[in-house]
Amino acid sequence: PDLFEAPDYYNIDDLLTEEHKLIRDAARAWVKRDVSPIIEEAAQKAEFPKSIIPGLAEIGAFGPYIPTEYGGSGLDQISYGLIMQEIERGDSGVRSTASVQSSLVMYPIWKYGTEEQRKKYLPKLATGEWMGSFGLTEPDHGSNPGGMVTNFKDMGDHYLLNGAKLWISNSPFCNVAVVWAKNEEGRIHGLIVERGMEGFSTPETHNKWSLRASATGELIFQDVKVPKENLLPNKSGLGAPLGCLDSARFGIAWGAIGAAMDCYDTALRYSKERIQFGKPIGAFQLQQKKLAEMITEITKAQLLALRLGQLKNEDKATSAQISMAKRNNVEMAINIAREARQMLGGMGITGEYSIMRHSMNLESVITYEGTHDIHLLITGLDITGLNAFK
Ligand code: TGC
Ligand code: FAD
Repeated sequence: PDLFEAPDYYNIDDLLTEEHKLIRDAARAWVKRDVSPIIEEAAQKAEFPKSIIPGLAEIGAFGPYIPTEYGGSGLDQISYGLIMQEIERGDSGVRSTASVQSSLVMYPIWKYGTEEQRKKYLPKLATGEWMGSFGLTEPDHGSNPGGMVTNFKDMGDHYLLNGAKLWISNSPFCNVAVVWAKNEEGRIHGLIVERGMEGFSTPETHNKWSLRASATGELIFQDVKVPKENLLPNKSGLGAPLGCLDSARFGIAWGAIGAAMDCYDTALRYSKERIQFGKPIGAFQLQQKKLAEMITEITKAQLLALRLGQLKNEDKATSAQISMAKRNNVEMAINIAREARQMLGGMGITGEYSIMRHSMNLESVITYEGTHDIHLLITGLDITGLNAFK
């Protein structure tokens, strides 16, 4: 059974509204009931558990902040963060699926799309009837997406798309992909590519040791004819995909807290039950140091995320503030996972407990949506005004 009890050392619940708590508790209960019992096996088999898609839609994980007229839940940013926290408490791979669907597929269609595109795609994405993927990264352009070579040509009545994207979450089963490509002038635009278009294929990437319950793959375009009405017209340039990333990175800053909470809670319980040298291991100072530092770091991360959520609700959060929270909170979580794993001794390496899975998952989370280094450089640029990227 999933015995998870969420830590709240600084009574942060008092800063949330009743609605926030209801949404958070519903997501928490769903993870306990429908994710925890199946997630270990899914990760071991390296399969995304498609059976949870309707549940994700039900708890509002697909488009939490997208207006209700398009099928979203019309919630605020803190609610979005809390939903991501709870899902990642279960598994980072499941949260990835929700992040991509909400912030990388629904968000650009909502923000940069036409009214027809919003009406055609958003309601089906909100229910999970259609699943989406987001193609920015290429084999030779990861941290430097502006160098992308995927391109499209105007053929009069349609566009002709060529190129390849790598490391794409949800690609193997997506119905639609929001793909970033350059036009003949080298300007980046978003295109909605649908499964079934001739020349479009989505091979899966195998042998991952991380994020095993999430499907990752390629998006390959060989002379794909994309209807002109599938171009997202309202924003172009690298800032368009990066705007989506801001929203997804915000969700990850909250999600990572969930993974850390789960590791801490598991280690705390284990430390009271596991007896060595005639005492619970939690009675030894070395183990208390680990636990005390974990709860301190979780509390700091919670406050960072909450303040960022307030700023985001007021539309005041800067990209650099989001980078700081993503970077800090993921590092916090990966460090806690590692310490917690050690506290469980040999048991910590098995699938009997969630910690090793979180630990391996977080290796992807610290790399995707901008690596740990890239977010440091974004902070560095913001505070000095000096660009150390190139
Ligand atoms: P640079 O010249 O700095 O900027 C180009 C244009 O973009 C604007 N901009 C932003 N706009 C919105 N939000 C942001 N965060 C922005 N950052 C920059 C900027 O103002 C400029 O606009 P304009 O109008 O002047 O053209 O760009 P650069 O080429 O120097 O690159 C720097 C940067 C920051 C883009 C790069 O370092 C970076 O962020 N790299 C990381 C790439 C990344 O995060 N890829 C993620 C792929 S998606 C993914 O990983 C999904 S995993 C999902 C899951 O499973 O959960
Ligand atoms: P590189 O950019 O080659 O970086 C290699 C190393 O060099 C890193 O340590 C990096 O920090 C460092 N480095 C790079 N540039 C600099 C610099 N200027 N200064 C100092 N150090 C630097 N992408 C999508 O578009 N859509 C998705 O859905 C998606 N899902 C993903 C799922 C998983 C499981 C993973 C692992 C990745 C996913 N990605 C996705 C891709 C992800 O965003 C990239 O892996 C990430 O941006 C890093 O790019 P890269 O792997 O090419 O590494």
